Amino acid sequence: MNKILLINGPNLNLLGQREPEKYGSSSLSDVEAAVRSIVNEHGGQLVTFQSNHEGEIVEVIQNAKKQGVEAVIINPGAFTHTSVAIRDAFLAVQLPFVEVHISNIFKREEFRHHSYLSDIAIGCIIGLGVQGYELAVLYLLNTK
Ligand code: CA2
Repeated sequence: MNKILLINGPNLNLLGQREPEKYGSSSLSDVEAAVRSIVNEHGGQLVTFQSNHEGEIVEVIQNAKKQGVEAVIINPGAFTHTSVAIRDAFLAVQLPFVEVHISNIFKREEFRHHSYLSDIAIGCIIGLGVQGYELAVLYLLNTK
């Protein structure tokens, strides 16, 4: 995997600024920099994207393949539990992806227990904090 896209959904731009007990104290740019340095060490390229808007995430997924992206890491935030549109975008482009959640969604409210993406993801990393993003990228870099 040479070109990897990291997508973060709604409110994840606030990482490190609020609720550190739930989401840790690293900022989103810290997380992106850590993932980028792993990808670069392996000679690959990381593209990052965060949005609070569902349609923008759908468009980025639709365009990813044309731009040479080979795999995606996504934390869809609250869209995990609501978005048929993001599911359909992944089904349409057939790009492999890993789903990451910082918190353990199964320890939280019941409405967070269902994901519209997990059954079509390569795999899911849940509840390991922001380290989950690094684990996801190491997996992808060691695959194929
Ligand atoms: O645990 C995760 O990574 C979640 O995807 C985070 C979402 C939540 O809706 C999902 O159920 C699980 C919420 C993201 C909110 O991000 C914030 C980060 C810092 C401060 C406040 C919110």
